[in-house]
Amino acid sequence: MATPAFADLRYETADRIATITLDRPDALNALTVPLKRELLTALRAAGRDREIRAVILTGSGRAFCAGQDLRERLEPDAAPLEVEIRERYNPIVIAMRDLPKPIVGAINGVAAGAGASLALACDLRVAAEGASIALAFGRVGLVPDSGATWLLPRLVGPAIAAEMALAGTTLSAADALRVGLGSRVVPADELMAAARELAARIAAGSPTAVALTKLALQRALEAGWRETLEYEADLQGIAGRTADHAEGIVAFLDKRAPEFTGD
Ligand code: T3D
Repeated sequence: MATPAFADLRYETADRIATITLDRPDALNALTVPLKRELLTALRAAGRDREIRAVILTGSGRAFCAGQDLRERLEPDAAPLEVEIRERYNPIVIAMRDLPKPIVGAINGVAAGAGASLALACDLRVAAEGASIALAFGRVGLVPDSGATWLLPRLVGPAIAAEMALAGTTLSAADALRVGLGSRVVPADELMAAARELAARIAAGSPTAVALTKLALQRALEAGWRETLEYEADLQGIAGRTADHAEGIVAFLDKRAPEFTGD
């Protein structure tokens, strides 16, 4: 599939994994209008490409993403904040959560403001030892956005979320692991290998089952017990009718690794 041209991010595909690298290192990968536009385009490209089964989101240089580019906010034609949120930020985090392919956040350094929101919107997070996560919105007189007030309490519980949102507490990678915000912390030079290893394991799964599992995990954050049981049954009905499920059984009985095609 033809890859769109990007200026402020890198989009690379290999081994059924798309890696999106925010690439404005001098500004700690702060989000400008063009970068937000490119990020949405990259997510959509990964979604359309049948070869791609998992996505890695990371940043170049020493930061994951420092959130909104604050210099851009001073430009006379900057959109009102509510417009910027509705028209540029929300579509990105919605696209991330709706993408039927899991996103592994490779948190290479600081994730602040909307950069933290991007990290939260990933399905899994693996962090480098020196990484940190801070909502940082309060410091510039703003309210956490891009889904942070919804995702953070569900991931870490209301007490830690309140401390981060109201008192501006920054979590180190080790703290983030301790409170359940990430699943692994690794030395910085092992981060991308760790993210690729996780993404490769996801990519080896049945694409339909993986997509439905992502959906089920998200839905369960909002639904009750009985509703979840019903939903699981519905999704299992869909997964059970795939050729991949039949292949999984045959492969098990043949004592070999399954070859899932997405059919
Ligand atoms: O549209 C809307 O505005 C609404 C949406 C809002 C969503 C948001 O994201 S609001 C929150 C915006 N983000 C922040 O407030 C974080 C600002 N950055 C920082 O607090 C710090 O930079 C960090 C804690 C992330 C890292 O600190 P440190 O000491 O490691 O680095 P630094 O020296 O502060 O930054 C290095 C460079 O990156 C520096 O540029 P310079 O002086 O070398 O030319 C700095 O200005 C630049 N930079 C860092 N963050 C931003 C940024 N430039 C523009 N925008 C940034 N957000």
